[in-house]
Amino acid sequence: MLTKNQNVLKWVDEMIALCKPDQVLWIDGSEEQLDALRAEATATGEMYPLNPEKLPGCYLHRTLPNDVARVEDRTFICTTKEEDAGPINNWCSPAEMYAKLTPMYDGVMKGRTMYVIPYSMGPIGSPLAKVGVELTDSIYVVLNMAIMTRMGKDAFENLGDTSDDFVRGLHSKADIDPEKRYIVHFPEDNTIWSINSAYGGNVLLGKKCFALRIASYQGKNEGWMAEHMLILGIENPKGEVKYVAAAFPSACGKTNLAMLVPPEIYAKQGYKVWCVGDDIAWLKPGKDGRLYAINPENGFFGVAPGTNQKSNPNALASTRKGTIFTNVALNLDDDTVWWEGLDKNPPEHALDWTGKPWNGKTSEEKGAHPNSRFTAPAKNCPCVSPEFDNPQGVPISAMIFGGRRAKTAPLVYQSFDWKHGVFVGSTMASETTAAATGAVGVVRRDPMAMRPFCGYHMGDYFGHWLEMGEKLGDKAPKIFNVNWFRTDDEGHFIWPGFGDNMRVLMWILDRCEDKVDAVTTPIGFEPKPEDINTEGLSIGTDVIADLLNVDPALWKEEAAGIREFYAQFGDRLPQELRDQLDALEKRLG
Ligand code: GTP
Ligand code: SPV
Ligand code: MN
Repeated sequence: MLTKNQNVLKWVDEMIALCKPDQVLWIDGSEEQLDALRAEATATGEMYPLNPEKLPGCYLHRTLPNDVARVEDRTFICTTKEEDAGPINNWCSPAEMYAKLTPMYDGVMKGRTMYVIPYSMGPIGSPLAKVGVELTDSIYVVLNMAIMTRMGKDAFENLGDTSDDFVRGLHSKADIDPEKRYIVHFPEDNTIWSINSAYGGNVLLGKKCFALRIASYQGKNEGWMAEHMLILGIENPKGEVKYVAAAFPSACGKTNLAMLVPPEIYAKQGYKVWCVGDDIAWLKPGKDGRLYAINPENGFFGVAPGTNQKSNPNALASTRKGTIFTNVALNLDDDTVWWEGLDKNPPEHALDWTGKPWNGKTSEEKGAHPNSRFTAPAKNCPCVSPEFDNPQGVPISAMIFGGRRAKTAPLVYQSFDWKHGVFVGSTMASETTAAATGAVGVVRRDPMAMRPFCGYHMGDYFGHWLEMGEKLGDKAPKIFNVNWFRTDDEGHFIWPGFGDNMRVLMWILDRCEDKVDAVTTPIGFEPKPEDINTEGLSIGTDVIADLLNVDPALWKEEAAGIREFYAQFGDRLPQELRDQLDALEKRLG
């Protein structure tokens, strides 16, 4: 036992009585304990140790083919009143859900060990950090939580002996039965129950379940924000650093943007980019009235496919030690890993992500699952920010929304003001990706990239954004929208993307500092095409002009789609947003 906190001890006892594990192991975070667990997982085949020279401390893990992504249709927000969960979330009353799940947990850990994982989301001692405890029967979960969070006995420091302010997470693999899989949140009880999955987003309960779903609910009640946002710093040649936070839906480029390598034109002048976070931001007004952000996580749970030396060298470097790979291909010649888009040299003697023999040179099948992931320590990242552990967080100058849109959305535009920015975020749409089960490539509304992660009524969430803007006043970050994914008639991406996205960020920062003019369009302020630097690119200002084009016909359709989307929120949609939509339609004529 690592704490005297009676609330923790009482709850752990109750869950032991329910799950009936053979043993209980409190995770103190020590290397000795983690090493023993690594050895045990290796012995049982749960984890496969990779080449100790080329990938020291790295392991491969495979999940069942029916268990490779988040399951939005089996994810629930259980509030007493149905309307508090809102129209976007699956809802069930807490009483009914506890009654349904309790028998499923009864005795589920017989013959197994229950691991008690104390962890902190956010730097230990930070005023923005929060404590969680996850109970699980999975060593994979323990070893991932060791990378993704500040895990172990120190996490209890923030809690003290009497506080009840910790999130109670209960996870069991059970039989990994997809028919009985539930990812359930009880925001009113600070509680998460997850059962019958072993895939990251469903079982690393500190991540989406706590740091977004429960935390968004807490933030609404406590005056802060939990967002699906990367945080990065851009350092200018004078050594001044400005920070931006950006929300893109799952597998739409947060990890890539967060660690981008500046193009030569900026690098040679001395510009640098620093990564504070790649997936989640907790944001709160600071003493000076500006909005400050911490990354509650301690590692990256990043998409493997497409990650390579050119697209994201910093992410790749982050995965060269102490990393857990999930559902990638195994190169049998040298015990290394491979995924689509890593290089043009797939292994001939390999196992695919399901563990079947696979020849990358001849096979039509994919070696890695499209949602295969790496769990890498943030400290491995060559451009990890010196402010990564700053308990106060970093001040945010700009907030950026974006998604995958083949046509409608231009490369970049700025909202007229905060309220209009909230409208822009609330109407985001993007093509779906492999990060969740279901169809891929279908455009859907994904407000603020939070559709799968908002722990309460989405209309109230928009209201919270508006309130935060009121509170921040003229110190509020400026709000922008970007789209790296416009395609030509053959379906090819027009914008080079990746490191070159910095060219757009530079315009954004210039706007924040009032250094550059803009063009007023019906949807917001746009750059003059020549204000996006194309030096060293194969495309010129004419292509930028195309990428910035706003097609009134498409945008009228878009406005009609927004109206339909908004209708479901009824009178919980803030009037300000209705007004914004009317104003957009008027501007479009
Ligand atoms: P989650 O971890 O699921 O929340 O996703 P993420 O937003 O961090 O996604 P990530 O950065 O891992 O992006 C995944 C996919 O987006 C990969 O297929 C990348 O190749 C692609 N991608 C990222 N940035 C760009 C870009 O600038 N242009 C293009 N065309 N593709 C990009
Ligand atoms: C996402 O899907 O947005 C992720 C991966 O970041 S998961 O942790 O599985 O949610
Ligand atoms: Mn994510």
